[in-house]
Amino acid sequence: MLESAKQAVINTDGLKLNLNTTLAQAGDVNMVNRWSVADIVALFELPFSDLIYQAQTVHRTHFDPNAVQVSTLLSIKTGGCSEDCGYCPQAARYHTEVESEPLMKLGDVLLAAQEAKDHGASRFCMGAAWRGPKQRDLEPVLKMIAEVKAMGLETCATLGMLKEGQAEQLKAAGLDYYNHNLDTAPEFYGEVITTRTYQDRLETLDRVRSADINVCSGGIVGMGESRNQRAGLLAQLANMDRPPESVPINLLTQVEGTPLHGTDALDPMEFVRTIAAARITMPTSFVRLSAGRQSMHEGIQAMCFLAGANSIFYGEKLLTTANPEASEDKKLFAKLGINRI
Ligand code: SAM
Ligand code: DTB
Ligand code: SF4
Repeated sequence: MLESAKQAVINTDGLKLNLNTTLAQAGDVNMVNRWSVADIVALFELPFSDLIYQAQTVHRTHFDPNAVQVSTLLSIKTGGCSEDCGYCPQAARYHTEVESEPLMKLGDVLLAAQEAKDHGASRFCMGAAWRGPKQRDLEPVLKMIAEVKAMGLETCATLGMLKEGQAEQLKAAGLDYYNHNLDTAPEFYGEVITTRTYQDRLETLDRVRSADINVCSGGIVGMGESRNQRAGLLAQLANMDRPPESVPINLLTQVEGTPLHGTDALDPMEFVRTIAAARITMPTSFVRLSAGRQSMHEGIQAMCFLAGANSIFYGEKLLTTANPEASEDKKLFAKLGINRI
């Protein structure tokens, strides 16, 4: 691993990349602060081809470059959320077209999971618009997790902040992944969310890690943050004792009625650069090209795969907003010679 990382740097001679940092990242998973924000900004500033070359080299060292993992999402409890996340159509305080719905029935969730499996998804991710689950909310979700797992699917849940003991219950039910995003850099966070802190999020991630559940954590770009702040988000993730196994990079899906609606759109190349920087800084994590594909030309999606994205959400809906049709994704994968895993 060390040799190939070194190779990447040697082959792209003249880059501002810090050789020691790259080698530390590749070789020592216990080292803290493997990546400074400045190191990551230097990646963003590389000429595009050099950045992609570097990302491809790292990607090919750790993964089959033509395999993409596919997860299907289901909103098991929609809308009416108490939080104030400025991007989210499910927050009760914003006037969006999302209608609140109670927790779905077990049978309906299992039908959706079976459909996802039939379409070729390997993981089923259940999302709830909660600040966090109350114990009475958690019980039925534990049942859903156990039954979805019994169908032979990997399980993922995103239910908000976890209290002590809840991650262990999720693990016992058969949960493989817990998604909880840092969303953005600590410095920008307060501009987007005020009802929970960055520290709250880190504590939930610690609980997930301690319960031996795989961590899925990433963020959203295109919220008006600076390049430094995009790099700052990646630094937070990459410098964790163990970086997340799965890193969703969402492009803000702008929804009318939310405070972030009307934010200047992010340049698509900057989005691709973010994916490449995530790949380089977290070489063994799955990097998921998440929300935002519906508005993304297939050429940009192809560049994201080239930059090291190797996971997507699959199926026509994310939680409340649209995602490309599965049939469109099948065509795109066929065009690019990508195999689903
Ligand atoms: N309520 C739980 C929570 O916030 O942790 C779980 C569901 S929440 C919708 C999961 C994640 O979806 C958020 O952390 C955010 O990163 C992402 N998300 C929500 N709305 C989005 C949007 N409009 N565009 C992109 N990503 C979004
Ligand atoms: C993640 O990082 N993105 C997904 C999933 N984790 C839960 C959610 C995207 C939500 C997009 C807006 C919506 O559909 O409501
Ligand atoms: Fe609620 Fe999650 Fe939306 Fe925030 S992101 S408002 S916590 S559903």
